[in-house]
Amino acid sequence: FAVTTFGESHGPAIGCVVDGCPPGLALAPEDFRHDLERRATGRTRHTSARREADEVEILSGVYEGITTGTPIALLVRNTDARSKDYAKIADQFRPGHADYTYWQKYGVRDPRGGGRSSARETTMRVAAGVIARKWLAGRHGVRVLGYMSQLGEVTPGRRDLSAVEDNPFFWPDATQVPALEAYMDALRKSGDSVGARVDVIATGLPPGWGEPVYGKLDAELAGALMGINAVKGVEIGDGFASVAQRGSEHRDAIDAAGFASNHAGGVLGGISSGQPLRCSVAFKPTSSLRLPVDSLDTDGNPVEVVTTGRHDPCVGIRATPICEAMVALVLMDQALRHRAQCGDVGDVTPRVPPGKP
Ligand code: EPS
Repeated sequence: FAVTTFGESHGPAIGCVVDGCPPGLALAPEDFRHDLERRATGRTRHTSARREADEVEILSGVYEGITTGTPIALLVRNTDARSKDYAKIADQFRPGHADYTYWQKYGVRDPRGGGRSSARETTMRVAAGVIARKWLAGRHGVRVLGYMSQLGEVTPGRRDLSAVEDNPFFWPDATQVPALEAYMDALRKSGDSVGARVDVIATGLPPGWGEPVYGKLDAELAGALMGINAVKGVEIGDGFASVAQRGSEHRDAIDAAGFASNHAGGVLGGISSGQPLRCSVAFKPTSSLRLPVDSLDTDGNPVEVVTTGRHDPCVGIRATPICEAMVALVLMDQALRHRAQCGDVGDVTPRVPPGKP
C-alpha cells in the first residue's frame, strides 16, 4: 500500500495516486468532503484566507462506487491560487523556509508560490488518508482521532475528545477556546506566528501490526509524521518524557485484564501491543511573516525580506486531520503487510491477554 502526491500550490491542480488498496471498498467523492473541510484554509479567521473548493475527482481505481484494486488517482483543482505576493520575493530566501534548500538542491525557482514545499500538498495526504480510515474502520474497527495538545505555551486544562470538533483549533477543552481566539487574534495582528503540538490516538488496533526490526510500526509512524511540512518532532507514547523516568515507572504492568498503563504508546519492539496507539507531533511556527528579517537574494546580496499574502499564523491549527491521515496510512500499510505474512484477523492467536481497549 503506497501513496504519492503530485502538483504545486500555484499550478492547475494537485493530486495523489494510492496504490495497493484492496478491491471492494465503497468509495465516492463525498467521502472526502468532511476531512478536506477540516484541513482547508479560509474557513476561519485563524488560518490562511485562501479559499479553495477542495473538491475531489476520482480519476481511476473506482468503478460503480467500488474500488477495483487498481491504482486510485485523485485530483483536486486549484481554484484560488494567487501569485502576486510571491513575485516580490521571487529571488529572495525566506529565513526558516525551504526556499533556501530547494534553491541549493535544484538551482531552479518556481516564482508562482510555495510549490511543492507549500502546505497545500497536505490536501492530498488527507484525501489518501480518507481511504485508509474508511478501510481501517470497516475492516478492523480502528479509529484514528487527533487533537491539538499545545498552542504556543498554552496547554489544555482537560482532554475531552468530544469537544475537539466544535472549535477551529481541534482543542479538547471548550472552556479555553475564547482565550485561544483572543491569543490568535493578537498574534495575527502582531504579524508573528507560533508553533503547536498535535496528539493522535488510534484505537481498536489488534496486537501484531508492525515489523520487529526493519519497518517497525513506531519507526514508520515517526517517518510519516516527520514528513509533514513544518514538523520538527515526533514522540510515541511518553516519548522524550521517558528520559527522566525509571524503568519501574515506564514499564506497563500486565494482568489477565490487560495492561495497567500505556507509557509505551501501544508499540513494543516495533509491533502493536493492542493498546491505543499514542503519537505526538511538534509543528514549528510558520516562516512566512510580514515582520522584516535579514536574508540574501539568489545572487548573494543582502536583502530585508517581508512576506505578505495569505499565510497561516499557526500552521499547526490545520494539522490535526493531516496527522490523523498519516497515522491511518501507516496503519493500513502495516495491516496489509501483517495479513500477507501472518494471515487474516483470527488466523494468529495472541498468546497474551489482548490488553484493555
Ligand atoms: C501556504 C501558503 C498559503 C496557504 C497554503 C499554504 O497559500 P499561498 O501559497 O496561496 O499563499 O493558503 O495553504 C493552502 C493553500 C492549503 O490548501 O493548505 C504555504 O506557504 O505553505
